[in-house]
Amino acid sequence: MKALIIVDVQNDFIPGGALAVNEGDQVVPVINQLQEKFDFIVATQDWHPLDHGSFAANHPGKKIGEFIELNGVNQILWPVHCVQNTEGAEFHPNINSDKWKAVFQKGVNRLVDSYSGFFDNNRQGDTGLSAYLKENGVDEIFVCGLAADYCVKFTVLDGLSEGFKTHLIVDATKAVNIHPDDFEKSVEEMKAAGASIVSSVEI
Ligand code: VGL
Ligand code: ZN
Repeated sequence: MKALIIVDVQNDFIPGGALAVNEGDQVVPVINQLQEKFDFIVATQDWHPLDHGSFAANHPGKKIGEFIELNGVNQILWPVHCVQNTEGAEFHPNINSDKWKAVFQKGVNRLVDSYSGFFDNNRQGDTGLSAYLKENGVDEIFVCGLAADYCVKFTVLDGLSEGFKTHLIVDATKAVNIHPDDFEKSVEEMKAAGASIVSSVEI
């Protein structure tokens, strides 16, 4: 069975938010249309405590975009974003959540970041998404949402490693683009790992 995975369509990743993705709001109508084509839909939600180790503000003297070692893992520092129970962590007001079977929250452990909807960046913490999909007979996933070069990419890569036939819906995602070609590079990386790249009109 096919599932749609909607990654992190949250206010802080929308223009005006704390970690705004350029044109991030443009994925909302595309994803709402896509949802009509799926019976099985889940969402992920970036859900950090205020003292999260990925926030530059929690490392005196460090700036956004600098790297640190967080628990032995190389970590880029982000602005404070998607703090639990704040408006920035809420889903975009126009995203339709009526058909969502479950929401998988990630990034709750302050000692490790979690881009993928499946596992944290140490691959130790497991959100339960893989087991949930498998228990429900899902063997094929279509991934969309924000951001193409971080949480969407790592959800696609982990989906492949978990054995799902995995598709990126390329017109239903946007990138942070810290480097101008990060979107294209991410798509190539997903393709090279075995993902199929599809457009929403083909589904
Ligand atoms: C994300 C950076 C930090 C994302 C989350 O959803 O792509 N990016 N936290
Ligand atoms: Zn985050």
